[in-house]
Amino acid sequence: MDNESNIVLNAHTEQAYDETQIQVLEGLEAVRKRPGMYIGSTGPRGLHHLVYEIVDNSIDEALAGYCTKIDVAIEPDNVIRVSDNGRGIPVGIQQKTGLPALEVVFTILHAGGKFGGGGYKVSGGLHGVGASVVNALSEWLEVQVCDGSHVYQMSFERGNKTQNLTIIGDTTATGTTVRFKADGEIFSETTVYEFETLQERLREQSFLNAGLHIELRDERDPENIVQENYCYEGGISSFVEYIHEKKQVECVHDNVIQMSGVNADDTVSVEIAMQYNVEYSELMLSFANNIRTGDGGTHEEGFKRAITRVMNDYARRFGILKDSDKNLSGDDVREGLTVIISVRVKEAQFEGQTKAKLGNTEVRAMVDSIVSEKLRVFLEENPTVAKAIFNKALEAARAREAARKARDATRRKSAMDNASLPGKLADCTDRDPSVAEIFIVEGDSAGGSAKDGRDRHFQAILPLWGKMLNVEKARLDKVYGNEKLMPVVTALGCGIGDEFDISRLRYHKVIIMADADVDGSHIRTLLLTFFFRFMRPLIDNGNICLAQPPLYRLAYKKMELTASDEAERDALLEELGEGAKVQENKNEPDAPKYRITKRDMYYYAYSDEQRDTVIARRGAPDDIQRYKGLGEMDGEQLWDTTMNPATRVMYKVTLEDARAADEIFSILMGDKVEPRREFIEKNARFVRNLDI
Ligand code: TSJ
Repeated sequence: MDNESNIVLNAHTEQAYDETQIQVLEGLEAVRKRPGMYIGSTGPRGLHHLVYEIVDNSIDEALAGYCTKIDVAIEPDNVIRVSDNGRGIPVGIQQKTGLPALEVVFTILHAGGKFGGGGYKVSGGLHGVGASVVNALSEWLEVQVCDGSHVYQMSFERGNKTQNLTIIGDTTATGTTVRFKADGEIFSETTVYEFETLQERLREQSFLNAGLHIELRDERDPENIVQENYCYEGGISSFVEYIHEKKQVECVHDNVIQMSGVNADDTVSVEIAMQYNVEYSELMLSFANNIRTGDGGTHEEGFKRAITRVMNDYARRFGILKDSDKNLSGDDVREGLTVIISVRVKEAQFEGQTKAKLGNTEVRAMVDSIVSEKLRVFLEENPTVAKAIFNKALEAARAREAARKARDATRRKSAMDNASLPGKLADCTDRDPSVAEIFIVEGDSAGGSAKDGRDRHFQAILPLWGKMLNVEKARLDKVYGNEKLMPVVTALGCGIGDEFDISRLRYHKVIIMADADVDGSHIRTLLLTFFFRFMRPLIDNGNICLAQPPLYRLAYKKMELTASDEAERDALLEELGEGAKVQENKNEPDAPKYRITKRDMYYYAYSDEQRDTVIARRGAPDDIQRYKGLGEMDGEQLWDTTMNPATRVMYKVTLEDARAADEIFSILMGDKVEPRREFIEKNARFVRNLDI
């Protein structure tokens, strides 16, 4: 195979921008030119973001106290419909612009909700830029507003107004309905929504807004309409219960502990719900103004500081810790804890590259003081629960101590025995870490192909074997001595946890190479979770990559054809597509004038879309092979498609990806195998194409 036949399409960089759309309002034109700046990506994640942008407006209306029900539907042809029973977007003429306020909302960038006096819209997070962005990125959008007397309608195409604000009927109801169709020119990869993705997000929003009714319908198949309704009177406490039910995990105490408070001038409100389960990892989900703060921030800091202090104070006061005992660490007091923190802040500041970190300093002290007071009182009033929680924390402290000892023992051993690299590691010859790569491969047959195909100068292969450890259930002491993960630890050479030392990393590229199927997803999720928990700096540094093996090989056989004139020649060239060569016959007058040849060609496709693109361009192949596993490829094929730095497609894992993998485990990995498998199947996309 050569480079020419290795098609590498990157749908995310294919910016479909139609130059004829010049009449689009200036602001919205910018959105269409650089959609990623406004919605993050034009992949599936960006597509779903459109829905959230619209729904967020209805949720704001609910927060303001005027809306109790939000309906979201996926109509046939992947049209989205969102309606609420709020006051309706104002239709009156806005003084400043001379336009109906509703028109301003949809045509001027950043105008969402901020008109009139009672603007309650709290500053949003990452892409909280509203309805005009959705409008700009929609093939068409239609809005109807009921104001208690009339039904108004207005329509747009790619951000351009196509129908002025018009009264189309009478009504006694109030509310807003928006329907839109995402623009396939922008979302060139896909405009198909995933029910489960919307489901997850809308359920989360219903937890965060206690008592709000949210309905989600999938109407794409009229024969089989799917509907779900969410309404949780218990709010974020229900969220904690839901997570524990989903995990099917036993809890340390029966009831979720709730704490809440507001500050004196009512500019910050805090709600916390927490419960301990018998497992070892912690799950902290935090939100500011209903926006997920995946990178934490001052609310999480305040919580952590307070819970550690309160627990140690209590333990000292009631003799749970003796004078000679060391304090419980933050990790100890949060082991097995599931906690949701939801704060509302007048002027939220979102920091960091992804704007997923809360920066308001006043929130830290606020959360700290609420937890200090309420948790102390709770523990004093519920001694039985307190006892169970402290048993858990003390056990965590003991395990941590045992882990330290196991680690020291391992270290001593490796100090004595320098040649302690794992036996199955096929190391590379060049020992410069900055050029060295290690492929972590599941399965012996794939490992064999990888060893055959690699460039041994700089590529090392580590096949994994043995039963995979579910890291969810593992403490650090279990990682030491685990036959599946220890080879990874020793091969990388940089240690784990608090003894991690990146300067000892033996390969600057750590590449997970697993099959593109459910089991492969499982391995990827597990390894990412492992790196996320125990070697976090590797993820921060961008050292972890996912190999992207192809899903299909399309073969086009060698061909030799002749043409007697130019028209016939051009028709054949057109038909054969790229790779065809023409030879003109000038010497033999009787032979056909043109000879058209084409050698064997192989195309590798990394997704169904790419396969279809090749077929659209080249016609039906003579043979199409679907790879079920890496083991089906020989060394040369694996090198060509997946390992050769010059041609391969490689996905660099981001912190966000690793956190998503970790969350899949934290939230949904329980003891029962079946639901876990089912979930991985449904969410395989999380780990295959981590863009969602
Ligand atoms: F995204 C959107 F703008 F298109 C949109 C907005 C979509 C949907 C489905 C709903 C809404 C929306 C907006 N629902 N409710 C409102 N409310 C207002 O815009 C509103 C109404 C009255 C007043 C007021 O001060 O009287 C203020 C606002 C912001």
